[in-house]
Amino acid sequence: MPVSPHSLFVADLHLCDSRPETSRLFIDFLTRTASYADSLYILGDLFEYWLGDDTLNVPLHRQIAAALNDLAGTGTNVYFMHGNRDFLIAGQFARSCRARLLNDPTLVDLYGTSSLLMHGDTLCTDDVEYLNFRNQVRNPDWQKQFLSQPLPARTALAEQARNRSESAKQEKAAAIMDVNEATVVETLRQYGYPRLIHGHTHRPARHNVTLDQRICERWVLPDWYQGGGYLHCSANGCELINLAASSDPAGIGTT
Ligand code: LP5
Ligand code: MN
Repeated sequence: MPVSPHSLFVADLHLCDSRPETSRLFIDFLTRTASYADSLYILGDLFEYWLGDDTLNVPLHRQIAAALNDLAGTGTNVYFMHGNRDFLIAGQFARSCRARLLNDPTLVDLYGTSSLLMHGDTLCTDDVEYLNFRNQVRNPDWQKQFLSQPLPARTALAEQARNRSESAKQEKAAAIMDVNEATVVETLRQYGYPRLIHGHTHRPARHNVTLDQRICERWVLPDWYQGGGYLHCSANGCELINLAASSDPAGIGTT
């Protein structure tokens, strides 16, 4: 059956050895679903964390890179944007899976609709502690120094950061860890609208945002902790698909 042109979006898979079923589901998604798409956009946090492209020989990393490379071989364009967990992914990983690295934010034309792509963390401007941490680890000098350390030392630091993050999140109100609506509006105005697609908050939904007397769409991608899902966009618009429930969009909100 012929399929109409479309692109797919995923984020927050957090692939790691302790959740092998998520990696299997993702690889299955790449072969059965994404191979029919014009493009697959991975909008950050593909991995639980990434400690440098010198970890490409880790079996999980090799397996995922090979599966993405196979997808690119079917003719689907593969795009990758950094998340707050895998911002150290660099050219070597991208080349190994024939993916193109995208800046955050990136504006693309999706079948006639201008669409702004982001990971989503920079929209959470009430989370000042996180943004300070982000500034530190996105500094090129910091990254150079971090990457120059032996892998066990980097692993220990990442584990420490993960623990600190988990306990910090216990202390934060849920609203602080969501997007700031004024930042969403400013960002759309600065970079482009009418559509914004992002992940990070793990709160899949379609939101309507009014800007310049226009209704803009903000699509939030689901995480893959319990089955996963993706956004399907074509000339007819976008739809969130929950993989656990096949095409049943249950659990995906609209405001
Ligand atoms: O990731 P998640 O969903 O749990 O929470 C995020 C924010 N936390 C982070 C931190 C990452 O989880 C840490 C792991 C990244 C590994 C990358 C590899 C290399 C880097 C090694 C770094 C030393 O992104 C969390 C947000 C939440 O999203 C919602 O938006 O709230 O932000 C925080 O929790 C940040 C804290 O508030 C403050 C910073 C704690 C980390 C301190 C690190 C110290 C490490 C030791 C240095 C000597
Ligand atoms: Mn994230």
